Amino acid sequence: MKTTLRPDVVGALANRIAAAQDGARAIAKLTDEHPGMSVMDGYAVQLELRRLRLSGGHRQTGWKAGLTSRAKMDQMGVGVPSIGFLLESMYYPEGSPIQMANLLHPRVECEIAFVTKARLAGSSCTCDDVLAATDFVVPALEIIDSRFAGFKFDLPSVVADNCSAARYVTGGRAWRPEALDLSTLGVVLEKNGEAAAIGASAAVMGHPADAVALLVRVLDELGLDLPEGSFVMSGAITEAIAVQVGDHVTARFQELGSVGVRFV
Ligand code: OOG
Ligand code: MG
Repeated sequence: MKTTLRPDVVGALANRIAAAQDGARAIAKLTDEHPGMSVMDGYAVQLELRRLRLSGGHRQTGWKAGLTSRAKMDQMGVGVPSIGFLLESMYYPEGSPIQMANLLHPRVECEIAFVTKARLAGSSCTCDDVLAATDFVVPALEIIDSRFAGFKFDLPSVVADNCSAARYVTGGRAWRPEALDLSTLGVVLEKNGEAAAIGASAAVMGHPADAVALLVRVLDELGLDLPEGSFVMSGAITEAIAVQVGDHVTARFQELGSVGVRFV
């Protein structure tokens, strides 16, 4: 796949996304102005956004895979998985209050996160490669917040917008990957004490480590690898749920325990 946007346009779009993130102000999806934009153009904008953040003093903790379950693909109307980067500034400890004023229209997702103990790279990375390189897995919540009006986008636009990454929270118990069957873990996503969504980890590409392998293969296409010690989110198991001030959300995972967050 090729890029079509000029470098100055890529730079301007990355700045537009950064300003929308920082000011919590919605913008039109990028393909409204650039209908011919490709998915690779989207990644060019995302990598420029990453460069801006890192040169601004942010530290990267890892990467996320998104749109890796049927529930998410159907909810967003985008049928292709994508990846985004995670920064230390997006991390909130378990139970932390999340300020709604800094977000546009956040939604919460329950995910299984991987922490790696060896470098992963290449165009043929597999589920087994990922499991062998995994130090531990841990339950996580992702708070996504599209910078696009109405939370509506297509693949090139959402890729440019860093796959809607906004915040993430970890909790529960860390497990060695070989100590449990990662494909059969049930989860209940509760909002204010009531079940809002129910799923099982196989919903993520049959096995969440497969989503991490896909992420490594996309990184390879971008000329990047996944360094040892990376934190990787494998994608939402169920659809994302919208939240408002006063809501609290908890994901209760079989074996992995629970992880919660509240919005103020
Ligand atoms: C894109 C991000 C999706 C996931 O886990 O599926 C995502 C979006 O739906 O806004 O993070
Ligand atoms: Mg996610």
